[in-house]
Parts: sequence; C-alpha cells; structure tokens
Amino acid sequence: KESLQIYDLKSSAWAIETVDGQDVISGLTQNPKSLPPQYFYDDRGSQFFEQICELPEYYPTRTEAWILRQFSHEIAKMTGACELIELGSGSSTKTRLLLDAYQALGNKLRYVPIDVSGGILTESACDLLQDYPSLKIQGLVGTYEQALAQLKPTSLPSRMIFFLGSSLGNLTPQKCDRFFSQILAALDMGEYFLLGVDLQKPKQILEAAYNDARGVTAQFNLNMLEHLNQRFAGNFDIQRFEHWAFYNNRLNQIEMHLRCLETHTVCLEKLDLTVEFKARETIETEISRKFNLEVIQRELQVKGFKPLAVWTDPQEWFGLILSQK
Ligand code: AVJ
Repeated sequence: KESLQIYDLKSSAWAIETVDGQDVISGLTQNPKSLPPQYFYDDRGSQFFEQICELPEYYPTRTEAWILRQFSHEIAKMTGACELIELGSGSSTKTRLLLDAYQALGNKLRYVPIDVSGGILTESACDLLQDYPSLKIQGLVGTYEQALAQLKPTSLPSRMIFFLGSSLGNLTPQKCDRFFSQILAALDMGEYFLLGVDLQKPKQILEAAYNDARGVTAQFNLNMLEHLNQRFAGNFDIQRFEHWAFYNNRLNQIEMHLRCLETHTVCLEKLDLTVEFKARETIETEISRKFNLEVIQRELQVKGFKPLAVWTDPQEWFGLILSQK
C-alpha cells in the first residue's frame, strides 16, 4: 500500500555494524548485573505493556491521555502543520488524540512511528489507516538511536518529535543528556519536541503502580528472560526468578529488578555466554525516573530547546512539555 511503508532498521547494513547482544553481555558480566529495558519489548512484552496501561494502579497512561485530550488542539495550533514522529509508538493509542487535533488543522497527516517491536508497529499502523483514510505512515523498526539518525526531511512545514509515556525515565541523567543531543541533532531550527514525563509523588502510589495486584508487571518483567532465551538461544528458567520493584527516594526513581531464588548457571548460546547466579542476587531491568517539572524544563533549556508550554493534570501527577529547537 502507498500509504504505509515500514523500514526495519535492525536488518539494514548500518544496524548490523553494531554487534547485537553486546549490551546483554556487558550487563550480565557486571556486578551488580543489569539488562537494558528495551529487551522488555518483544511482541509478547509489548502486549504485557498494553495490559499494564489498563491496570487501575498504573496511573501514567490514563493521566497523560487526559492531558492530551484536554490540550492536543492547543498543541496543534501552537505548532501548525507538522509531520508527527513518535519514539516508542507501541499501540499508538494516545497518538490518536494528536492525530485528531492535527487532522482538524486541515493539512496533510503524516506519521512516523518508531518502535523496536515490529509486530505491534505494523498492527497499529494498519489500524490507524482504517480510521484515518488520508493518513500516510512511514514506520521505522529499530532503537531510538538508529531511527533518529535516519529521519528524512518532510514536505510539510515542520516536524514534531514526540516521546510520550515517560519513557525518558528509563535513561540515567547521563544517557538523558546524550538523548537530548540526538533529538537536537535530528531536528531543524524551529522544529518541535513534545515530551511526556511522570512526576514525583508519594511513594505508595508509585510503588503500587509497579507492583500491581494482578501481577501483570511481574509477568512483564520476567518476560525479558523469555525474550533473551528466544533471541540468544538461552536457558533462563523464569521459575528461578522473582519480580522486585521499589522506589529509590534518593535518586527519585522506581527500580525494577529480577531477583534470583537459587544459585545456578545460565547459558546464552548465541552470545557464547555463561553466567553464574547466586541465590538472592538481582538483575536490574529498569529504572523509571520521576521528574520535577521545573527541573526538567530547565535542563531542556540549558540543552538548547526553547520551552513553549507545559501542561499537567489537576493532581500534577504527569507533565507534558512542548519545546522548540
Ligand atoms: C514505558 C518505560 C514508561 O517506566 O513506567 C511499566 C515501563 N515498567 N511498568 C514505566 C513500565 C513497568 C514504563 N515506561
């Protein structure tokens, strides 16, 4: 179909140069052990994440959607016609609120979803085309880094890169700084960056969101090991690990780990890697930083973004920041 193109950056010559799985090797041979959170999102992991977004304890998705529902028309008016480029698009559910607003401007609708999970990207792109007949989609399957380096100029007056759901929280301050540089490098002068961030709030609300009663977050966390088994011919036994998540007050971040229940050895054949696990040893799978709106705005400004507007919900649980290069 003319209106849908999907490029798999993982299989492009450029992507092959970066040896696949090096990040897993370095994470599992360090002390303490860690794994990069993008390994959550195989097709099954993306489905678990969609379920998390519907959980009563997991407030970020519905709070951000509320903000978008209130203010997407204001956002569209501020930027004017834009190509919409989404990092970590997943199911593109919240994106529809932006598409509605940009459609109302009466210009051409162009959407560039970027995700590491090709399954969910293709599926949601097809759903969107059903509901937005004039939409043109060019999807990119790959990491943010791969995709940002491949963005093309647009025939529309401008572009807006948007990064919702507080996925920024997965990055340490140092990686966050590098990421902002990559965004700046990908944008031309006058183009836009829309960022959704989860805000600091009482610990019990945060911890409940990552320890849901139904145990979906635990399944999501453990699924990373199944993904590694699939991808690298591994023999992780998820029965020998448990989900562990808590709020670190000092660093203002949720930390998610997998805790090993008994001493044993795991092999990942395709990585030529053997790893010893001790009982009670942990693998850090994710940090999810919680932000202060003023502080993150200042950081954007120091980096060279012009802050244009901030929106939040009545409880100030989540924030949306529009800035311009
Ligand atoms: C998609 C990274 C924003 O940190 O809240 C949800 C992922 N992890 N439950 C988050 C996640 C556990 C989510 N982000």
